[in-house]
Amino acid sequence: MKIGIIGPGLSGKSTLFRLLTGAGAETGKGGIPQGAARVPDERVENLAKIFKPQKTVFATIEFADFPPLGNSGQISGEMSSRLKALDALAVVVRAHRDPSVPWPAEPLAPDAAFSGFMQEMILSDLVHVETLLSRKKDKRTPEEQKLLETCQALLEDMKPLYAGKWSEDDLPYLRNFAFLSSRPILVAVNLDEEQMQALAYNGRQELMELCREAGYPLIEFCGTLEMEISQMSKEDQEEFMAAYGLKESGIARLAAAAYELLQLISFFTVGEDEVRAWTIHKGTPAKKAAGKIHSDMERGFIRAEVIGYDEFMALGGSLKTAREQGKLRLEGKDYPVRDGDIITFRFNV
Ligand SMILES: Nc1nc2c(ncn2[C@@H]2O[C@H](COP(=O)(O)OP(=O)(O)OP(=O)(O)O)[C@@H](O)[C@H]2O)c(=O)[nH]1
Ligand SMILES: [Mg+2]
Repeated sequence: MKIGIIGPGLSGKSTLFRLLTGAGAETGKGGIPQGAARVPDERVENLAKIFKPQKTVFATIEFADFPPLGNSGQISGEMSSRLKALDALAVVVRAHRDPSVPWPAEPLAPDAAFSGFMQEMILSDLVHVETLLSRKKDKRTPEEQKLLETCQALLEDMKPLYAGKWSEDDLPYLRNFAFLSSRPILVAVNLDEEQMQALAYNGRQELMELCREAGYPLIEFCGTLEMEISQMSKEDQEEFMAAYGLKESGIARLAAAAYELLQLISFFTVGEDEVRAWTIHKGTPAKKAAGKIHSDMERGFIRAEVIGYDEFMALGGSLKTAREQGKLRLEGKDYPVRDGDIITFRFNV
């Protein structure tokens, strides 16, 4: 699962990317930097306090840092093919007013910058759908033809394909046709310190309204503050953020929102060796979840011993107590794993 950080020039994309991925980034295909960001999770921290493991592993999510797209330049064919490999998009728009950072074209309020960006993406998809419709007609099934026509109608209406009502059967086709606007979107607004403290900037209401209607999570962060925070000790971080009325850093909020946007959840394995969060899609059955850890565990799956994180903590954080009180549930291969489940897999190979 990979999220592309995209948006107009100089909006703070690379700053956000570096904050998210720290030193672990590398340059991938087409010179586009990519790296993993830790998904903050208080539950993992609490489990680590209980088990004092040698190793604690958080969930991660992959990000890629794109060059500027939209509002200044068009989305080129080459870029759009790279964008199509992504599962979701994080669109960064600028609110901060620092005069030392130039505007690529004219200064735009974040709501206008975001709307303009969406329009360019929709137009790029419209060109794409029209190209598809104009050729290879005989190679398409009637279903595919109908789906493309539905896409065309939405795009002509200036609606992103994400807004369409698609059935489960449509989704693989949509993916194959490689549209941009069919991907889930998260909006990240880069504020200056004053805007952050006041939680006010031009176009904020409009942008919030637009995101609420479309179902896009909206994250506000301040690039310069986040850079300072990232260099502080944990205690200093908390004190500093409290002064801004923040509970979590913008980076932590963004990683968490991205995880949710992709419909990912975590289950945990615990022990003295390792406390670890494992990433699965919502609704993954137990047997398949076991395969995340090791293919032998999936192949030889017998059952899962499960307790939810909250229940575990309510029992004083002891697996022994949980077992004695019969609170470890035995679940079979089809059990849909839930977010926060603490699991021991029994298997036989
Ligand atoms: N004042 C201020 N400057 C920022 C902030 N975030 C980023 N910058 C600065 O803005 C400039 C552009 O930031 P980048 O992160 O490189 O922006 P970008 O979107 O990756 O730029 P391109 O890839 O060239 O489109 C840099 O000089 C940053 O230091 C912020 O929150 N406040
Ligand atoms: Mg950049």
